Amino acid sequence: MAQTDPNCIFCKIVRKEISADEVLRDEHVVAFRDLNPQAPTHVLVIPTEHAAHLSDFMQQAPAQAAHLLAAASELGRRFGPGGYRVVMNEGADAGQTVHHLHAHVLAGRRMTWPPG
Ligand code: DGP
Repeated sequence: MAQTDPNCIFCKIVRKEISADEVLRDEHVVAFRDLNPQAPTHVLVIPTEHAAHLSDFMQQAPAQAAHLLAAASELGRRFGPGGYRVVMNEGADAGQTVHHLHAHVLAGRRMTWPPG
């Protein structure tokens, strides 16, 4: 059975215990609009299975990690025909605030580099 954390906010979105503005859902991922958007399109893509970090998930479920990236690129193409950015924050230095792996997909404006 897939791992889940009863206290994790993103697991609650997977289980539909709290609502989210979903743009994609399948067996392995859910994608929904970020509550605090940083671009005209800002979507989070999460695995349905709980893993805190990309590095854990690569060990635990590499096929699902690849599926998550495939979903992020599909959504990037859908929402950002002119280009898009995929960001994954891991750990305190990167500013990770929700400890359920997620890819941010940002599109709809010109991005700058380096990120803050
Ligand atoms: P990060 O800093 O990479 O851990 O980003 C976490 C993101 O999750 C942040 O941009 C805000 C978003 N977020 C947190 N809680 C919720 C929620 O309950 N619903 C939605 N849609 N987004 C959330």
